[in-house]
Amino acid sequence: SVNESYFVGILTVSDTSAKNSEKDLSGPGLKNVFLEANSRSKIPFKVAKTKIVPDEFNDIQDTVKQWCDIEKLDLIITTGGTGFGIRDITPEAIQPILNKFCSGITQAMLSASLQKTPFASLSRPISGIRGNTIILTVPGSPKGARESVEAVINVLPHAIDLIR
Ligand code: MTE
Ligand code: CU1
Repeated sequence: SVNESYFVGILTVSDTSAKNSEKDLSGPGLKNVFLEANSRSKIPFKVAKTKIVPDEFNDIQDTVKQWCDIEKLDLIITTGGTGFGIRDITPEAIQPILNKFCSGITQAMLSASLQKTPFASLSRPISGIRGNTIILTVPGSPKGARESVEAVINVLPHAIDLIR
């Protein structure tokens, strides 16, 4: 699939950004990470969907299920809701809708992040596969989101090729 695009969805999970989309810096920041990979390494990522939902179990699950099962995206990145806050439930919402866990990807994101800051241990990311879609949950800060995705972006094309 040398010339085929990899279709990406970026889901911002944040009560604050759901009320005022101008507060969302992580979603646009992640979009740039994929655009950069595109121009730097000619990896044909296309950000096909972006959305903001509040930290609500059903909003997160419904969006991810639709993007996997109906939109047939290759990759979904959620940003936010991975921390220790009472409202942080992104991993709990995603976990039950996965068919497989990708603990190596989670480990790669965490280990790269821990080399930047010990506070990376306060994120609880999970990664997995639903159907033909890979799903990653990354932290909500623009910095944490970027550092996490950059740690694995070069292995994602091969990962997607394997499940097509
Ligand atoms: N990971 C990286 N790579 N860089 C960071 O700056 N911040 C951490 C952590 N992971 C951080 C990071 C901090 S301070 C917290 S509280 C959690 O992510 C927050 O995750 P959340 O925004 O998804 O709730
Ligand atoms: Cu923090």
